[in-house]
Amino acid sequence: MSAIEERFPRPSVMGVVNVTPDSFSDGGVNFETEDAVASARRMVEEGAAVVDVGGESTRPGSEGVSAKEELRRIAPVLERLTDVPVSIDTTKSEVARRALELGAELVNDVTALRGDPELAGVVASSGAYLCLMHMQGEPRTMQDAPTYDDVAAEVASFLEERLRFAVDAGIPEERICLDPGFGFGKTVEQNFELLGRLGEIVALGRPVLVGLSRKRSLGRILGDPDATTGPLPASLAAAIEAYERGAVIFRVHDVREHVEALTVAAAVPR
Ligand code: HH2
Repeated sequence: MSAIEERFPRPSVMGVVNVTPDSFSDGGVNFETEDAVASARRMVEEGAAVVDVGGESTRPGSEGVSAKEELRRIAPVLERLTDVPVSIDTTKSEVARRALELGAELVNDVTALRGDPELAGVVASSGAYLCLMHMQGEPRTMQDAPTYDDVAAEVASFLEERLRFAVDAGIPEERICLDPGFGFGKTVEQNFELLGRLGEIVALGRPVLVGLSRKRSLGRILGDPDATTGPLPASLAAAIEAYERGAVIFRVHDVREHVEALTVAAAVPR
C-alpha cells in the first residue's frame, strides 16, 4: 500500500456517511442501509476520494453505542460498498476489524488510539491507513468547560505523542494522518485560533485531515449562540482557510460543493 500522501493528494475530499439516527447534522438521513449506500455512491461520483462510514455519533453530549449495535449499522452498508473507497469512523477494535475485512482502507479513530487498547494492533496487522484526532475529554462532557493554556501548542504536542505511540505499536508513520479535532472539547474561540494556527499542526510533518463541515462553531460565529450546526457557505470558507494553511484531507458532508471550492483554490498558483 502506498504512503497516505500518495493515496490522498492535497486536496482530497472525504465524504461523511453517518449510519446513525442522531448525528449532529445528518442524523437519520442515512440510517437505512439503502440510503447510506446511495449517499456513498453519490459522494464518490461527486469527487470524494473516500467515504467515511460511521455507526456512532460523537456529537457533544452523545452517550455512545455498543460494538454490536455499531456493527449492525455499518456492516450491511460496507457489504454493499466493496467497490467504493471506504474509511471506518470508529473507536472500537471489533468494528474496525470487521470493516477492514469488508474492504475499508482507513481507520478514523477520534480517540487517537486511547479508547480501545486492541485497536492499534488491528490497524498495524491490517496495513490500513489511520487518522489520529485530538479531543479534550469525551463526547458526553467535552463541551462543558474546555480549557487550554495554548490550544494550538497543546493539540500539536498531543498529536505528536499519539503519532509516536502509533508508530511504536507497529503502524508505519507513512500510513498516518493527523486531525486537530475541530469541535471536540473546544470553544468557538479555541476552534478559530486552532484554524488560524493550523500551520503548527502541519509542521508535525504528517498530512492533516480537517473536519470543519457544518460544525456548530460556524453557526455560532454567525450570531446564533445556540446553533448546533453551521451552514454550507461557512463550511466552505473554513475549508478554504484550512487549505491555505496546508490541510490535505477534508471531511465533509457536502461533497460536490467542497470539491468545486477546493479545485478553484488549488488552481491558484502560489
Ligand atoms: N467529526 C465528527 C466525527 N468524526 N472524525 C475526524 N477525523 N474529524 C472530525 O472532525 C470528525 C470525525 C463529527 O461530525 P459528524 O460525523 O458529522 O457527526 P456525529 O459525530 O454526530 O456523527
